[in-house]
Amino acid sequence: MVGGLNKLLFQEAKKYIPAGVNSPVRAFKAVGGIPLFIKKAKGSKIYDVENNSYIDYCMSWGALILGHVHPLVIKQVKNVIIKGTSFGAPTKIETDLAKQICKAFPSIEKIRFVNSGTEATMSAIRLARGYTGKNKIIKFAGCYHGHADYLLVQAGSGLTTFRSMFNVQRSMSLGVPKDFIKHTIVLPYNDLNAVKKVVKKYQKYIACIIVEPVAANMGVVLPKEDFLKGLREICNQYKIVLIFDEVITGFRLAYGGAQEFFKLNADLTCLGKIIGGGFPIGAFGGKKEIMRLLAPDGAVYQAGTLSGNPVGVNAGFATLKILQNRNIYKRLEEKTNVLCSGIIENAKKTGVNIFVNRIGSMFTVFFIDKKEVHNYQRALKSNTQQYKKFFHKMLEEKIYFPPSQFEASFLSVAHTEKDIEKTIKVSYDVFRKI
Ligand code: KE4
Repeated sequence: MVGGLNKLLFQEAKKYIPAGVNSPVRAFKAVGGIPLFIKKAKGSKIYDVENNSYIDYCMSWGALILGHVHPLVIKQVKNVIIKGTSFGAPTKIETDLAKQICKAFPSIEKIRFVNSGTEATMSAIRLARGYTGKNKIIKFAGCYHGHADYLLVQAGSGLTTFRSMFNVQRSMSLGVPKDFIKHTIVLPYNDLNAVKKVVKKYQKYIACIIVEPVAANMGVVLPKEDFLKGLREICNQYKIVLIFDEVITGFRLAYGGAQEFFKLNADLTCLGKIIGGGFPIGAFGGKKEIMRLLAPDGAVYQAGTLSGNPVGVNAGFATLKILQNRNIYKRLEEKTNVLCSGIIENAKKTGVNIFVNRIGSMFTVFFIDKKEVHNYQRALKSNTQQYKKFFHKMLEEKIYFPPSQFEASFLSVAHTEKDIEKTIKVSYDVFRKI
């Protein structure tokens, strides 16, 4: 178990910061024990304040597809940061990154940068409501789109991890007035019939459907064969804005995200994480006819002091430039496949019931009987006590998985064959112990 200086720093942090962390899942409440206080990171490794090094499969929740402190990203940041950190005025690099993203995502004709995924989804939904003149939104149970009030309903990520604390009526958080969520309709992920039924009934009121094209906040849950295509058809038929929340899948699943992977176009797309190269960023973009409603041209207001911040945008630009080498995705897929197959093999050998959902370089090891995990209801049946043991046994062997069963694990370009071999080997011993 983690102790020593990590423990001391955690105690100190808790005096000044709620639960000692700036985002709930980091407090290790779901897995127990003391969170690692990170001193530095490089490639696939993180180092805690006691100089222990760990193979990192959290990778800043998916942001670091190139690994920690990729030399070319750091070089670009070093070159620009001395010329200024924030001007509150337009810079050329913002246009360069916007162009890069519009080229990668044909459905994005115009894009605006913000500072987080939460701002991206919040702004996209306001835009969809402004564009359609309708108020209701459809989201899916277990999906997480950031912490805007009306989205904290049966949401994934930390809200699911700590769901016992949050089950206040239907909204998942205290402080969200009931009438703030009255326009939010929550349906089961992968249930197209439920969507058809509700859209038929409320078609005059529904502004948008927002979906994680691959859910990653109830653990990784893949879309069923016709699910995304079905949503696309329903939105065409009823003039509903289809919003793909690609904060995780954007530039992760493929260079053009889930839309390239599944050959589908969203009306609006939300991005974050990877496009900031490890700096705070978010973005939302899509059809010109919708984006033109944004202030100051249009009447949908949205703003941000550090939006399009040149440091983060430069880091993102450098990151996407490297990702244009499509072999990267092939290699990531192969490495992740080897890792997951090895883990599955060892669970079988030791008789531990797991189900692994994997796509590209993101995956989740669910501790559950062998049937598939295709929605929130199934994900909630996983054995979080076993995940907790798995997490800590792996941590003892210096392998860092996300501190919650309901988060995704990620590989990066920096993860080596050696990292993967070690993880597979350790998983055998860990499965035997738990
Ligand atoms: P941020 O506001 O945290 O930058 O992004 C919100 C968000 C939106 N959409 C999706 C699909 C997301 O996964 C997220 C944030 N992801 C979580 C991890 N699952 C962030 C980690 C945290 O909350 O500490």
